[in-house]
Amino acid sequence: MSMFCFQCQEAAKGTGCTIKGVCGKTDVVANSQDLLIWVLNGLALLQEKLKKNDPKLNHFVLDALFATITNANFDKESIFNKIKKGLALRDELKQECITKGITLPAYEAINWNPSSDADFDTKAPSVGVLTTTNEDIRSLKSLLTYGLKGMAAYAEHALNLGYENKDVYAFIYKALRAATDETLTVDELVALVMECGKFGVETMALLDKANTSSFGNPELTHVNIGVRNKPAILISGHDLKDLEDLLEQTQGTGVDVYTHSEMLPAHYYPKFKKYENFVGNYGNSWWKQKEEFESFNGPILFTTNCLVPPASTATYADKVYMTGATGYPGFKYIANRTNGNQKDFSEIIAHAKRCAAPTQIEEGEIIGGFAHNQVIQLADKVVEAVKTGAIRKFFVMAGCDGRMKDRDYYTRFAESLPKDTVILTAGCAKYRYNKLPLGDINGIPRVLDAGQCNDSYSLAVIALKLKEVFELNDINELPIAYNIAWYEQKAVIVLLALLYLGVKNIHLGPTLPAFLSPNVVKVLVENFGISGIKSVDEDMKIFLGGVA
Ligand code: FSO
Ligand code: SF4
Repeated sequence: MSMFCFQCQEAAKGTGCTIKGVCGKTDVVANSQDLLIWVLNGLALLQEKLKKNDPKLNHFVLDALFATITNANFDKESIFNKIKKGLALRDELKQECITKGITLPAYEAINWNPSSDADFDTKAPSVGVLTTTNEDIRSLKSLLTYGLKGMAAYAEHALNLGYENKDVYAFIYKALRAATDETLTVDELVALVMECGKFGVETMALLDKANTSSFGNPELTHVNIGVRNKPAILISGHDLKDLEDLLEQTQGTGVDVYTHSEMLPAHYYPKFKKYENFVGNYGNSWWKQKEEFESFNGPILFTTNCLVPPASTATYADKVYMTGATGYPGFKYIANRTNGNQKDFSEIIAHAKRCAAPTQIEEGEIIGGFAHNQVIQLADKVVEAVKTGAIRKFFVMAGCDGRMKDRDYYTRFAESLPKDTVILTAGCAKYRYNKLPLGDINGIPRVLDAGQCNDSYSLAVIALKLKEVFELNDINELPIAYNIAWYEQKAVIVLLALLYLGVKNIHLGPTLPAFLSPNVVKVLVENFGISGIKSVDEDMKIFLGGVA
């Protein structure tokens, strides 16, 4: 075993990647990411002593956590640089403690002083999750850390738009410290995991506010999935501020902009509709990029995950640009914005001008924009449809897509749902069914896409609104079933947020997380009714009581 990582749904053999990541992450990168988290744990202990609200420290912690999310950063140099930055910050905090006469916490990461990069490689294998020997404690600490990674990603998007919440930072430090505390019991860790869900809700609410204040409320939108005949840039990932900068800088250049994967919901925001060169969405969810990037012809900008390492024969590898927390060895990296200025996208725009226009792979359009404000505007129509029985049930099918064959389940599940049911979705999971001809119910589309994975928050707001309208005491009395697909750690924070909001009986698939020990699964089953998925036929019966 040269590494151990079990943070995503594609963990090898359903237990963990031990030689190389299924995602393509090398052992060196996986280990260095463990080391980076360990350095953050040390920083959090020092922060407990100093209780600073230091933007430099807060922003570094968000970026470092984000960089360890699945499919975000595959670049050893980039991770090593973050470790060095973390150690430099640690030394500043240590010095401040010493000056103030504060006793330094006893934790190895606080006193570890590598003399060269080789020391990183030597140290890293001894700080990963397997150092916690009790399986249940390891499971809960992992659940907490992965929830934190997702939270940091969403907090960073909000930060990029100028929105921050100091309570979220305080919780991130508290949870990072928990990893170092060997006295914590299972019950205490379960409580911390629930608190993580609470701050997950706060962070997603903050990002919702940042997005809607900056770009308006998402509205019903028909998104073009065809192409036109100009050279173009494909923008992937989740960061709307990067998209705004790119759209501003491509005006009048003759270069078009298309969204890819999780950037699709950007089309739903009123502010982005004013850009004439914002043409449409190209392709499908992240895992199909190897084929779709070939035919796009122009350069591709990754603002966040999910990157798939290109094959050695790929013709597009020299056209991929990374920015933010992402990284890949040999790819061009566009530096972060400074002093409130835009990022400089001139290189990628010049690159696009030298490329052919995209080759069309699809035509037509998809409909979306059903975030909370749009759905609440339709509330009368929706309530009427429920009262008359035109809508029997809603199915929340939010979350992630993935490359494993068994995810066909979600397409078949959507196809098999009776015609008096409506799918509420968010995240890249939608690509499993958003191009199916599922029709509408009295003008309400049968697939209501709220947006990105973080817009799962919108689905919770909608559920809470319906609870109020129907005058129910409990969100679980609504005719809403939850069949959620997960892949990486943003889905973990979405799940914890839903649990915190009291949602019960969530079905989670295609497999339960490898990092959940049997006892932790038992806690989730007993307290929240969480379960996995079975076959489409069996699940239809479970969800619809045998009346399919
Ligand atoms: Fe998907 Fe990737 Fe958005 Fe994730 S593109 S899998 S949960 O990064 O964040 O939904
Ligand atoms: Fe394996 Fe997922 Fe970790 Fe990648 S992120 S190494 S696929 S468990």
